[in-house]
Amino acid sequence: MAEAEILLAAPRGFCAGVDRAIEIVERAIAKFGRPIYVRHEIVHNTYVVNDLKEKGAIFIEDLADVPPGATLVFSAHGVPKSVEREAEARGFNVFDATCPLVSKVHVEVAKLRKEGYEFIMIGHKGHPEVEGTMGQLDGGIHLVEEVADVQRIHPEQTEKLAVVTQTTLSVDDAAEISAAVKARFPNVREPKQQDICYATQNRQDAVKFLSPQVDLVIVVGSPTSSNSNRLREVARKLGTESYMIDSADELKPEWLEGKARIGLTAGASAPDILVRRVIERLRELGAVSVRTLDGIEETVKFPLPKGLKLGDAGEVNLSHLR
Ligand code: 2E7
Ligand code: F3S
Repeated sequence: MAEAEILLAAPRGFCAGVDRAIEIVERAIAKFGRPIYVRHEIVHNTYVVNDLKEKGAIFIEDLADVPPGATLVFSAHGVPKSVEREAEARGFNVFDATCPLVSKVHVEVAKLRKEGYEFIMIGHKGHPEVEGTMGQLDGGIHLVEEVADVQRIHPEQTEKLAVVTQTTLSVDDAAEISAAVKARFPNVREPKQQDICYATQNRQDAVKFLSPQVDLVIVVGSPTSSNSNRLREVARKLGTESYMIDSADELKPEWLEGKARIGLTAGASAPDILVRRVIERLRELGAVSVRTLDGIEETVKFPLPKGLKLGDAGEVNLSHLR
């Protein structure tokens, strides 16, 4: 990889929901002291989770592992109603770090259910966001993961059917599945805007712009991160070799052999410090320049929950992650 150039996708890395979720945990620790319990990984990133563990967060899946009176944070992916009810019943001091764009889907699902709707959810089975959204209802929500699944579901009626989606899907795959849903259920109600969020859309668009300009796309993200996996898929679908790495030491020198242009991006849960370390590693391996491609500028910012706003907990310095 002599004299190679690094091209950075834009936008990449942290979205507004991740920024907010991490800040909620940091502020909760600052305000209430350690430990703070977090249900599920706050975001799907190994570095972020380890960093917060060192600062006093304890990550659990089961609320039975949280002691009475503890402070508990729900992860950015959201929780089923049953978890919300259990946390309330056990009397925890709860802060909800569910991304507001996921909460919006939850509200919409509850509203349409009151109007008598049944749902088709497009998403990945077992993902916490899907469990959270499906768990807003006691049933009547049918999961579809791929086009073939559309023929396998059996709604009780077809007059009032609505589609909801996971926020981090492949935009193109979701469009294909939606079309199949529409073909089978012509009067299905679709979201006004897709439930796929702005950050997912923008990061996939940025990879579509990047891929044809490079010989290889490196995605920084953890294996559990849905949106990061989708970025690698988008690059591969366009015919560009692509790998996802959790940290710079996973970079394999042989991937770089004969490559003149290396594309680099990061999932919505991957901190910028990891991208900077990958750039350092690529320089050690022979990259000589770095250029950021043009892309949409993101200005979305979500407010913190009541009780953790500025001034409530003193300043928390997140600069190590940015
Ligand atoms: C919450 C939601 O933590 P992530 O890697 O999550 P995914 O859903 O991509 O596995 O990324 C941030 C995030 C994205 N969506 C958090 Cl609902
Ligand atoms: Fe929210 Fe989308 Fe980020 S759903 S957490 S803004 S990837």
